[in-house]
Amino acid sequence: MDNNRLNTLKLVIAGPVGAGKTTAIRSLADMEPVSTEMALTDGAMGEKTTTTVALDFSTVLLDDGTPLLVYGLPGQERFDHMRPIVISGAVGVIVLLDGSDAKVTTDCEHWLDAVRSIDPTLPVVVGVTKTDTTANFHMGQLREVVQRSGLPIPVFTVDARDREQTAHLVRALLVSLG
Ligand SMILES: Nc1nc2c(ncn2[C@@H]2O[C@H](COP(=O)(O)OP(=O)(O)OP(=O)(O)O)[C@@H](O)[C@H]2O)c(=O)[nH]1
Ligand SMILES: [Mg+2]
Repeated sequence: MDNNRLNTLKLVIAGPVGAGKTTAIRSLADMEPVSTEMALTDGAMGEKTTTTVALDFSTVLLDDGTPLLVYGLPGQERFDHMRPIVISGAVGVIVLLDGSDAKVTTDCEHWLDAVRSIDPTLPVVVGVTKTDTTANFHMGQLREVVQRSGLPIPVFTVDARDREQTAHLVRALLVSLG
């Protein structure tokens, strides 16, 4: 898609199951989002009973008037064929991670690699959710992993349920577009 012709930027939210990609799009959305949720076959993860099987989509109008097209990826590896399709035409990617998951650092490496393998030039910001419920979350370890990637990628904590915090993450990505 030619973003310049549309004059609306396309952003994608990537990351593992349960990071909060669908939730973040719901928080930001200025319409009822397009969603492709199906029941989690292995049973609910706490309050989460569904998983994205194709994509999420919504238009978003930031408070400063910036219009955006925001897409979400499925976290499950078996839907990885959706990644290049959904990322096509995007100007940047938010990698959202579940801070309550013990494998948050390996998830981070995995998703940064996944995005880079599709388009190594795409600007990325990292958001870490669920740090409110994670007493021993170590931001330092995650920052090390991100620094090792060799790219200037900002890392923030975010509650995907909160519109302001999620919009802040989006703005950080827009700033990094220059
Ligand atoms: N406590 C807490 N819960 C959060 C936070 N962010 C998101 N959640 C919850 O975590 C769950 C995330 O679920 P989804 O948004 O479906 O996750 P997803 O990343 O779209 O997952 P898949 O589509 O399965 O890949 C929801 O139940 C949210 O309410 C946070 O910062 N703190
Ligand atoms: Mg989802």
